[in-house]
Amino acid sequence: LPTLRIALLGNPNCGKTSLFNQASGAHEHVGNYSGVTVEAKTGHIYYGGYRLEIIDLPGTYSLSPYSPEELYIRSYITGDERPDLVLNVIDTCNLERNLYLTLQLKELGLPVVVALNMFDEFIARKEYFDYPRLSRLLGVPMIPTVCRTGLGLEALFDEVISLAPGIKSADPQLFDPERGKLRPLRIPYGSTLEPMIEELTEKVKEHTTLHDPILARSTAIKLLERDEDIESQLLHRYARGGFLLSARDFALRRLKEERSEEAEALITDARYGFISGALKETYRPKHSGKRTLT
Ligand code: GDP
Ligand code: MG
Ligand code: K
Repeated sequence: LPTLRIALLGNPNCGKTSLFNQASGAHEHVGNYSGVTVEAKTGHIYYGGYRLEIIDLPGTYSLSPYSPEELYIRSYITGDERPDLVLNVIDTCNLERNLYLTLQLKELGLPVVVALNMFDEFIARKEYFDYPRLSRLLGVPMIPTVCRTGLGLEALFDEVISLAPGIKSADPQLFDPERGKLRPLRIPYGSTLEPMIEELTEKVKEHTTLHDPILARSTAIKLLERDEDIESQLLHRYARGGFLLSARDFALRRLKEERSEEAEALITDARYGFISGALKETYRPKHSGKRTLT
C-alpha cells in the first residue's frame, strides 16, 4: 500500500498524543512533554487504501530555533525526513495563539491539515465560529475533532488522504488540481518589508537551488528574522551563502537606520495582524464587549 508520512505538530497540550493514541492504538503516555531528551514516536494505521505513518513530536509554539527541541522538529519537517503532510492539531479554545504556528507551517510551503481539537469544550461555549470560511482564508482544510474520544478522526483522515497524489476530491477553493497541491498562502508584510523580502527572494533564487517561489520567499523571510537554522543551512550548502547573509545584514541595517524598525518585530506583527483580521471575519468570542470603568 502507498504510505503517507504524517507529522503531528501543535502547541503543547493541544491533543497530539491523544490523537496519536486514538489513531494508532498505541499505549503511550499522554501528558505534558517535559524533560530534555527529544523522542519522536511513530505509529501507523491503514485507512482508505493507504498506510498512514504518524509521527508524534514534542510540542512547539513556533518554528523559531530557540531550543534543541525546536531545532529537532525543524530538521524533521524541513529536512530530509520531510513528511508528506503536517497534521497541525490546535486547541480551538485558543485560536489566536495556536494559529501562529499554522501560519508558519503554511508559509514554509508544507501541506497542512488542521484538526480543530477540543471541539467539545469549544461547543460548550456557544460562540460563533465560521471555520469553513477561516479554512479558506488561511488555505488549510480544518476538521473539528475531539481527540480524547476519537470523534472526528475519520473525517480528518478522509481529508488527509484526499490530499494524497492523484486524488482530486479536496475542496477546489483550497486545492489547486493543476499543481496537485494545496494552494499556498502569501502573507502580506506591508510596504516597508515587502520590497526587502522581494529583493532577497530574487537573490535566494539566483544563488541557491531554492528556485521554487514559495520556498525562496520563505527562506528570505526566515533570513530577515535572523533564523539561525536557515543561516547555517545556507552557509553549509551554498558557495554564495555568505553573500546572502551580508545582503540580509545590509537590508536590516538600512531598515534600522532609516526607519528605526526591526524586521523581526514587523514580521511577527504582520502575522498576528493577519490572524486577527481573519478571526475578526469568522469568530466572535462571547465576552468580546469592552468593559467600561465608571
Ligand atoms: P499534547 O501535548 O499535544 O500531546 O496533548 P495531549 O494529547 O497530551 O493532551 C493534553 C490534555 O488534553 C490531556 O489531558 C487530554 O486528555 C486532553 N485532551 C486531548 N484532546 C482533547 C479533546 O478533544 N477534548 C478535551 N476536552 N480534552 C482533550
Ligand atoms: Mg504529547
Ligand atoms: K483540558
